[in-house]
Amino acid sequence: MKERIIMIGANGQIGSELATALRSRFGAENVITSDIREPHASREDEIFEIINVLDKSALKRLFEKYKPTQVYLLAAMLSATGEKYPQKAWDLNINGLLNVLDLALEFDIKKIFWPSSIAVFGPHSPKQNTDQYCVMDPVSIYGVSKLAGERLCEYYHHKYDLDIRSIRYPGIISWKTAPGGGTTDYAIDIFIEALKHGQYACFLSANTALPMLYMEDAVRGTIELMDAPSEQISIRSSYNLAGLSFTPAEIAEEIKKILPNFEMSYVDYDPRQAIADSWPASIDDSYARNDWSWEPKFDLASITEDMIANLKTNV
Ligand code: AKB
Repeated sequence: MKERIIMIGANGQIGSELATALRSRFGAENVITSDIREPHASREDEIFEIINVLDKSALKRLFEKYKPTQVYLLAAMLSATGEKYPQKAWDLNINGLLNVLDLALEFDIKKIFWPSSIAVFGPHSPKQNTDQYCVMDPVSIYGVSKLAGERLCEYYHHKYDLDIRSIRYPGIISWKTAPGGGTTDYAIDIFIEALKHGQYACFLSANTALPMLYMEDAVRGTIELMDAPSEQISIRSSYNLAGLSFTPAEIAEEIKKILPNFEMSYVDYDPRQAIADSWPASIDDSYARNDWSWEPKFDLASITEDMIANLKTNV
């Protein structure tokens, strides 16, 4: 069957790179990207539409116009910004998802992708090798909305047989598009500041270990999940997915191997520390490994090398 994909929230960190991968796979004419704002740059053969996912009538018109077989819903407010605007975060993250799920039924969409996050875990979840199924008591509105979203996805799958697939992304590290408003953003800011100014004042403490993933792995993993035969997908809430885990002190050491004069300092207080402290340090992703053969490729040394090589010519 010929696939036609609509991606909502395509201008963000993950969307912009995932859209490129999907276009080269399915053809530019079969991938329609959309966002609330125009993209910074786009090629002539790319199809783009302005859309607010909270405007269900406009979304319906978009579905009528393009008749998608797959929808990727990436529009979301992340953890740090969510704490500034909790009501807006809930509205966007939950009502946006509900709009897409309802229209997916109406338009008989074959597959949906929706991202969840490690933010669904909380202070009573195990800190190390956090299991797929464990106590989940998120403290951020972002985590609360993602956990509720996971329950909705599973509900729509069980009740309506909707083929919805999801990953609990850890912090995603990339150099092409900046992330917006997350707690794990330090792991990108650090590279930009190291190259621009030779120093970085980190908003998380030296020993705050968090799960992370390089963009190349994230894009490949997402496509692998979407490609897997439906009967292999045993998780219809959202899959744990691990790449690597490291602390700010460890990444600073790795950067110093390439930029020996780099200096790291730590700010006294930042509200993002409390969010990070409530999240796992590392993730057990055995369901993804067993169900659809997930395996990350990048480690801290290869990420650091690739980030510096690419940002050198871009910052
Ligand atoms: C954030 O920090 O909010 C995100 C996430 C881990 O979901 N990067």
